Amino acid sequence: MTTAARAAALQARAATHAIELENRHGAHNYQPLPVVLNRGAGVYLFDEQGRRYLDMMSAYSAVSFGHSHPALVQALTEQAGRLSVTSRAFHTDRLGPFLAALCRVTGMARALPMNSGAEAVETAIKAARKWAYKVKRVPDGQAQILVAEGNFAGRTTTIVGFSTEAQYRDGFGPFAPGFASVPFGDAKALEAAITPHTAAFIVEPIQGEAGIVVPPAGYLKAVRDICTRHNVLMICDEVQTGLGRTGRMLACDHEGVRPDGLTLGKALGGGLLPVSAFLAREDVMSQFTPGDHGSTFGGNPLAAAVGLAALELLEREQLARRAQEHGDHLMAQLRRLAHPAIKEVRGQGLLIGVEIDPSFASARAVCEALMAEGVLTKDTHGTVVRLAPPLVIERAQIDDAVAALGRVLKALDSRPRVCRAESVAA
Ligand code: IF1
Repeated sequence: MTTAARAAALQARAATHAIELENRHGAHNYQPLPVVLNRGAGVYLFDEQGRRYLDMMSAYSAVSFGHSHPALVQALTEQAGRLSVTSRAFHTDRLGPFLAALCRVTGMARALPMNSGAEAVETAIKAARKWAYKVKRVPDGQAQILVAEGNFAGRTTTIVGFSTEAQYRDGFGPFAPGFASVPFGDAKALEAAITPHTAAFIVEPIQGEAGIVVPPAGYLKAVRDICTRHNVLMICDEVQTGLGRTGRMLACDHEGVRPDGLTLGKALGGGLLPVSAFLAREDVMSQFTPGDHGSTFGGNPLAAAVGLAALELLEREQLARRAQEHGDHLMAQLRRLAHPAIKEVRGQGLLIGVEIDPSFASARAVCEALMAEGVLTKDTHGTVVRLAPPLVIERAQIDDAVAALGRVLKALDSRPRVCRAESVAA
């Protein structure tokens, strides 16, 4: 064995060991692809054997700027060396500028910083309910929140309680009351479901986890009109679609719609930290008074510094425009593959789903084969391969990913049709 081969064998054993440790000591709430990553740079990830992978998932859109973007790492390390966490018991010099940038970029009146996307959505729920009681004068305890079927807003007990996905609820009840769901993409159904007690409608402009589901054109505008007419808050969950991902700063911008409440997360942390926020119009956010809501880490100076740097980078590099151009290109290239196993290619900007015919292969099997081709991504709902690379991706790298998918589908073509891997949700 050569020295290089021996080193490779040792590293392969280390990778197996890392997976074994996770399996032995962790909860089995995920089923990762069998790869052990230890480094990221731009659109690439590297495993312990030094193999390079194109990241076509960017941590569910959290890594929109690519891995370890120098401007963001600089903001992080500089701030970490100065002041990281103080709690909201005190002011810091970083929070104000971050909130101001958030409001400017989104056109919302006020922002409340949290950490995870789920916390931002929980904040939206609390704000909507309090607004309903104090402003809309809904009788105490009667406020109702409408959500869309197929929604995904996180994993807290309240949020999984209004999920329409059986697995996300199974075994986790009893759930918080006060939610009802309506079909996604159907504005008439929304209007029919509204009652005098309806506080808000929470909706993703494009449903991510449901399989990159794009509603019919005009849906968001119709929702806006209906919510305004019935004095119901339109709250858009843009944790995944926001911050340039779909080709505009917010996915709502495609239809020129301004929601009353907005949740952001994922990319807001620059791919370095969990940073989220709930934003709202004045009379909604003003319902919160001192002591009503909070979080130890929400809005900490480290998160604020990174979030501010992320927003500045987004604008400076015009990443939304890039997402639009490169997304159009990726979509066109995928359609040109015209492989019979591809039932549909859908999405907006750089949030794209490729629906695979399940009689051909599971989306999980396609993702495993893509991994062997040096492309990492994740299936959703068993049949959809998600393509959501960092927004800084280059055209040639997009072409590499499409070529890899082409090779994978071709190889699956020629294989005997037996024993296809089962897929796993989310
Ligand atoms: C997991 C998918 C993405 C979200 C929207 C809030 C949250 C999310 C619209 C909560 C989170 C995640 C979390 C991740 C899987 C994932 C996901 F695969 F389910 F479909 F992104 F595409 N609103 N999305 O999409 O944010 O609390 O996680 O920070 O495994 O749970 P969080």
